[in-house]
Amino acid sequence: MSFCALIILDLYKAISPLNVIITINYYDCDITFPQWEEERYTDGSKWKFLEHKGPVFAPPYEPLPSNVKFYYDGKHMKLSPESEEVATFFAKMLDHEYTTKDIFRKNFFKDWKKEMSSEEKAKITDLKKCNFTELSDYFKAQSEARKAMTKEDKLEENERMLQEYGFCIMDNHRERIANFRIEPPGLFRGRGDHPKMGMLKRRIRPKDIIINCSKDSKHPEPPPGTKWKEVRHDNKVTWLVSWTENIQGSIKYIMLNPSSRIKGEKDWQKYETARRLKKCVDRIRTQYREDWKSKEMRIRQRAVALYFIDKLALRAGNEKEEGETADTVGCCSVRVEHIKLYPENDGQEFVVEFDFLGKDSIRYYNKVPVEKRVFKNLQLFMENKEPDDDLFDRLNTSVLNKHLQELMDGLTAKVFRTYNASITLQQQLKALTNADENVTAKILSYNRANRAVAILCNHQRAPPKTFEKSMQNLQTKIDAKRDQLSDAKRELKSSKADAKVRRDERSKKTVETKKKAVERLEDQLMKLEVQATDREENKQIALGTSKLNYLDPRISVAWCKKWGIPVEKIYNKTQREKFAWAIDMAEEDYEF
Ligand SMILES: *[C@@H]1O[C@H](CO)[C@@H](O)[C@H](O)[C@H]1NC(C)=O
Ligand SMILES: *[C@@H]1O[C@H](CO)[C@@H](O)[C@H](O)[C@H]1NC(C)=O
Ligand SMILES: *[C@@H]1O[C@H](CO)[C@@H](O)[C@H](O)[C@H]1NC(C)=O
Ligand SMILES: *[C@@H]1O[C@H](CO)[C@@H](O)[C@H](O)[C@H]1NC(C)=O
Ligand SMILES: *[C@@H]1O[C@H](CO)[C@@H](O)[C@H](O)[C@H]1NC(C)=O
Ligand SMILES: CC(=O)N[C@H]1CO[C@H](CO)[C@@H](O)[C@@H]1O
Repeated sequence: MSFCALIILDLYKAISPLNVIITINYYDCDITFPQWEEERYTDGSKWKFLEHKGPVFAPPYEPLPSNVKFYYDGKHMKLSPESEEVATFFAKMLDHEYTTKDIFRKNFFKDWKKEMSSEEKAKITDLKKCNFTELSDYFKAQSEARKAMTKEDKLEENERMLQEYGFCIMDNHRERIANFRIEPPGLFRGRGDHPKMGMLKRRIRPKDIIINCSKDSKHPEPPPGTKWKEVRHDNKVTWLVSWTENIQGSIKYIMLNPSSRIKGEKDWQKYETARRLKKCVDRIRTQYREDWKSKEMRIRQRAVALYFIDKLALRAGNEKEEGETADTVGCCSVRVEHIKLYPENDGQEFVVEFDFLGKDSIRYYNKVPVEKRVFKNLQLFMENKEPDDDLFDRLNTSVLNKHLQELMDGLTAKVFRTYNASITLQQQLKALTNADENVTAKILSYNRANRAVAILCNHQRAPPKTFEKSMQNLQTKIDAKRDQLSDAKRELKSSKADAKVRRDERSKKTVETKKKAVERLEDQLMKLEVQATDREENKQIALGTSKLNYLDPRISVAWCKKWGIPVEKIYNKTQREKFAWAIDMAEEDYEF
């Protein structure tokens, strides 16, 4: 309990010798009360009072100035505002690799046509003949201008919006809202080679929006002249605003910030569930090993699927978004064509190769040794089947999830990941931290342990080998470009010296050409370097994801406390907010 609350409690004790029930209004006192100690509703309610300002919509479309022209087949063409807006989405991405991809272009063109007037539709028949160059240049100049805006101006505007829309009142708390801005319209990108990339992500309007708030609160007002789709008062859910996006048909929500009371509590419960798995994982493993020998096919299949979930952190189902057409699979929907069996070492080793598109169309590729019984069972499941038959034909996601629930209350495929990642981090930290090291070296050990977890748990979804290789290739390109640039600079210098002596037109021209060459190379080098940074950061998403979602933060906090290392060294501000509960809770002897 915080210092402030303790004082108040002591005061109350002093002045009220009777055992009266004391309610403290934490909000007035502006203290952060340990979230998990608060009273919880027992009827499934998440709140009694909820008031907020609703979402912030994307700014309306501003037509292009008349000097920025679109050309079709070499001729200027004035577009109607609707089709012009969609054209600008494409123009904004013109330098991106996406716009060279066939699926992206096809999907974009199809959706764009839907926004065109009938004359436009008749005229514009080939995307290749569209020239978006002036539009693209215009947006580049605009984004430069925005960059030039002073930092203070931007911060001030952001702060104003945050204060106005960024908070809600949930019961007695003023809570931060995670994402109060609605994404602007644009073209869908998707991860991996998503079959829907390039499709038009529509503008969200007030009539798409469902508001959730309490009856007795001040309801958020829709913009003048518009109406909400609906206003609800459902206190069994924690979202404030919801709508359905048009690409995947999935429902989007505006929710509380991770640092909020409700989110913190949910996070904590998640790790408590994983800790419970620690206590019964041996029993579960013994049982599925037994079940590999079962007379019943459905039990054998269930047991092998469970082994994959435990061993390989596969997802349970296909978990497909409604309306998604991509052919993605999870453990239960793996087909015969997705695996290959390799008996190796004269039939002494058993290797399975997985290759399929998982959630979000991200390729899952893994070649792993398995136990003999698993291998034999897989051979059995594949007998007399066509490549596109289900491997586990006696199993579906609901059956598997029900079985997991029977094994342990609250158990899902994800709990295995959380358990494995957390316990591995704890082990790695114990193994790698050296008491005699200085703080810097200890933090290096911490990072090493984190990386080991990501590698052991295969949280990197993309094969890291290709990453390293492409990174190397990129580095080679960068080095080559640097060499070229220094050569070009040298040439420029000597041509200048030359021109000084000769003072004729020809050498002046040479200087100009050399100057252009240097500029071009500088530009190319910068682009490559930006690309390298991007890739490096993208790689870290895998690391960041496990740090944020699968590792019990109390392990890290306890480690910090034990070795006297400031928590700031391992968690940044956002992460510290999210893990405020753990920072308060974990003592140095915490064991996962
Ligand atoms: C596109 O338009 C720009 C400027 O309007 C022009 O410089 C360029 O040559 C055009 N590109 C093509 C491929 O026609
Ligand atoms: C965690 O997963 C890895 C990779 O499958 C496995 O080798 C390891 O034994 C697991 N650790 C625990 C404690 O389950
Ligand atoms: C899953 O399988 C069970 C038993 O075979 C069946 O009752 C159930 O309807 C199936 N569920 C789905 C979603 O296919
Ligand atoms: C910490 O230890 C490492 C080697 O273990 C050394 O290179 C580094 O200089 C030390 N740092 C400080 C601040 O003493
Ligand atoms: C903290 O790290 C996360 C990645 O885990 C990143 O997304 C976020 O932007 C960082 N926040 C700050 C304030 O640096
Ligand atoms: C009363 C009401 O409409 N409640 C709905 C609130 O939203 C959830 C989904 O998040 C629905 O399941 C409820 O029916």
